[in-house]
Amino acid sequence: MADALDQLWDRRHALGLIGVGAGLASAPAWAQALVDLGLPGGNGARPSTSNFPGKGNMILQRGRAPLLETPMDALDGQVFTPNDRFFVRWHYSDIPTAVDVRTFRLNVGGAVRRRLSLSLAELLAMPRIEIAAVNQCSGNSRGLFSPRVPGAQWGNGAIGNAKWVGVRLRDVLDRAGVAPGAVAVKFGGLDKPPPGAPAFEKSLALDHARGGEVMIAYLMNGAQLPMLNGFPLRLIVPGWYSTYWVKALDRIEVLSAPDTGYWMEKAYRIPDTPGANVRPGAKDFPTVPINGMVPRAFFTNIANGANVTARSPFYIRGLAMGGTSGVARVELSMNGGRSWHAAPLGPDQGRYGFRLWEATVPGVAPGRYKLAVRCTNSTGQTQVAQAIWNPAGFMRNPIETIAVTAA
Ligand SMILES: Nc1nc2c(c(=O)[nH]1)N[C@H]1C(S)=C(S)[C@@H](COP(=O)(O)O)O[C@H]1N2
Ligand SMILES: [Mo]
Repeated sequence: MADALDQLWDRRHALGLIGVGAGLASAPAWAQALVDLGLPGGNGARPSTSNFPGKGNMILQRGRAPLLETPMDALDGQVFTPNDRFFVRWHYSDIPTAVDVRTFRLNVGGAVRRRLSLSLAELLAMPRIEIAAVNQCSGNSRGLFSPRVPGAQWGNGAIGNAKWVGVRLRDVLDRAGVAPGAVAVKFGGLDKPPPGAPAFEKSLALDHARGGEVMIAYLMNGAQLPMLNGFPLRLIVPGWYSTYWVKALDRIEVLSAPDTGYWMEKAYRIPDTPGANVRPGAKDFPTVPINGMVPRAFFTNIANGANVTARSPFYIRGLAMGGTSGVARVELSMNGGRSWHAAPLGPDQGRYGFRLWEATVPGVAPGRYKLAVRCTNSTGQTQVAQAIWNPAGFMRNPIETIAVTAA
């Protein structure tokens, strides 16, 4: 088993972040070209950087705690997002910078018959499962809200899809033996809050936790997780927003009463209205914890403002996701949504993952065109042109529309 550990992972995986990220509020000397996220009202230019350990070129939203956005080109043409281009989001700046795979333990406690302190070798010896799933920040595309809302001003790139390998959370819970009367399961990681702040902890209802899909992953696209994406273990909650996907997971607590912690009771809540939509400026509405994702489709090889050659065919493609169920269809419009045509889909690599769509548009007369793409999932849920609004900027998914000029 020691050998299996060595084969899978660096023995002591370290970030090497020392020195990087100290004074990043002002323009970092190591920032590269600016990327314009096209946020409404402007202020959408962000530096790009490849100075984060284990990461290639990323859009720098914040250095400390890191918020790194995936540029659209890294999502183009493939359903699995490379680990070194996968977006990064941490709440607190005291993030783990090194983990010794020999001494690391995942602790399981609370309302259980037997407390566990599992080594990575013990987890590796358990039955493994594999699942493709999209990891998307609740606030992905928040910067596009109009009126604007506070929070990380993400474009569309706080999202990625990976093939995750690990163990079923249910198997770990069964090994501990959930005590009668338990109702929820809480998760925490190695990152530390500043004094007085609540640890970043999230919880799931017991039935969801034991449902068989929620997993503890130790491989991401066949490799160890990048330190910044939660090495050595993270929770995967297929179909749900990634606020629940606790990184650097080192403790699980079975609860016999609902979680009243800050990150469940105060943060990451959405209006309890259809589509999490409220009128801009609304306050004092009932809320529920954010949960399942909604369908989305993106263009990845063409952007707003693109020029194409008139009267000659052009190839466009992108990615779609169904949210809590698989992609049933992706449709494309050349006239801003007045008429729609089905776009061919790439192979299905798992219903919680990305699905590639593509189309070759026949030559068009010179002029300006509004291209739109929409996804419908297998429960019939689809996207609408009118964007929702809520004060936290969560769950954005209007039909993506871009202007293209043929000349
Ligand atoms: N331990 C820990 N896990 C965490 C967070 C965090 O701050 N600490 N942030 C969550 C949020 S809000 C997001 S969007 C995802 C980001 O995952 P990624 O950095 O691997 O893309 O991690 C989630 N898991
Ligand atoms: Mo997030």
